[in-house]
Amino acid sequence: MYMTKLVTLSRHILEEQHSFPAAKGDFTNLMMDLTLAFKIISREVNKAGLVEILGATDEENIQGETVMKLDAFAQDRIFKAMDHGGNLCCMASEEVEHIIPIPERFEKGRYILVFDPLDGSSNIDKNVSIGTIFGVFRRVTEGGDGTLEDVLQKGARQVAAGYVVYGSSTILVYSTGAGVHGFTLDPSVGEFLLSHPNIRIPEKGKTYSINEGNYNTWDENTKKYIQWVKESDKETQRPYGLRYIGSLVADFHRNLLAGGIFLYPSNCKDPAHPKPKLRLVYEANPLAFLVEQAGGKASTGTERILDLQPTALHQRVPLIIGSAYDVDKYCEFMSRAGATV
Ligand code: AHM
Ligand code: MG
Repeated sequence: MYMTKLVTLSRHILEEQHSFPAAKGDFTNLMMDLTLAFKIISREVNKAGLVEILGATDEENIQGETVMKLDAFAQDRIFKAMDHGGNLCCMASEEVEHIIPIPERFEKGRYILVFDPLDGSSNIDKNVSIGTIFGVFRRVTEGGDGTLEDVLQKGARQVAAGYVVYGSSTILVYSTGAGVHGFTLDPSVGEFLLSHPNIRIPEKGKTYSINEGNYNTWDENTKKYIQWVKESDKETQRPYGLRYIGSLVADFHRNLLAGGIFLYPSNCKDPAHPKPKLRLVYEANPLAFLVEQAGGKASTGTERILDLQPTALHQRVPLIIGSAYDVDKYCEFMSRAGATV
């Protein structure tokens, strides 16, 4: 029987470290700590229906949304796995209004972790895939506690990014800038095993992912683009199929493997004040880093996501991400007169 080489995530991270002789090992340790938090979250997500953990808490997060108990659990586990390793100087999360300092008693390190602990909150209690998204930066300030300046770096400066989908199986996809690799969790041995080495997103897809219920809020060029994907044309293999889960990581993961485009354009009901939904620092940027590593693209419709200078921790951006051909095609529509993003 044919059997591929068994490679654990830890082994893979260590091997990547060996290709950087100057590496001190702190990034490797950071990734190992993070992996532990993901395994714990995965376990909890999988038994969510069995314990009284589901249902909203009374608290609202800073986005004004009701925090589900599992969101709070994921936030807590990631913080507790990452606060004492000596590798981070601060963290930032969707669930916390300000940057998260490393407790006084622990050593501060060279890296910053940004994360969305459990994305797809509307799907948590519905047995639909949800996920965690993360990005890692090297600090730009010298020593001591990390600052907002360390967190608000352009996405292009990420040294690593990744996500975990808690789906029919749990898969972790990450990149340190040397390709994109996927690891599936074998829960019986508690190890992430390399299942998707060197992921490349197809140059062009045949599916689009968008919340089409928002049609009346889109700008005219987005409406025209969506019309375009539905028209018949043999050469460009249209019409496209629609796939929309409503969990960014799950929609993104599907398109990463099969090709396609995910779009969350701004709500342009008031064209003078377009309102995007997704967050730049811990949602758009990590996925943009991954998609580019895999040969795809990520844009606001007019600008490359990774080139945006963040100005606020919870800043929102339009996100158009996926196969290069498809993102370019959308941008072509957006370059037409009257575009608003
Ligand atoms: P969340 O961070 O509160 O979970 O919101 C982000 C989610 C994404 O996972 C998903 O792409 C999007 O919101 C879905 O939004 P909508 O329900 O408006 O289609
Ligand atoms: Mg989110």
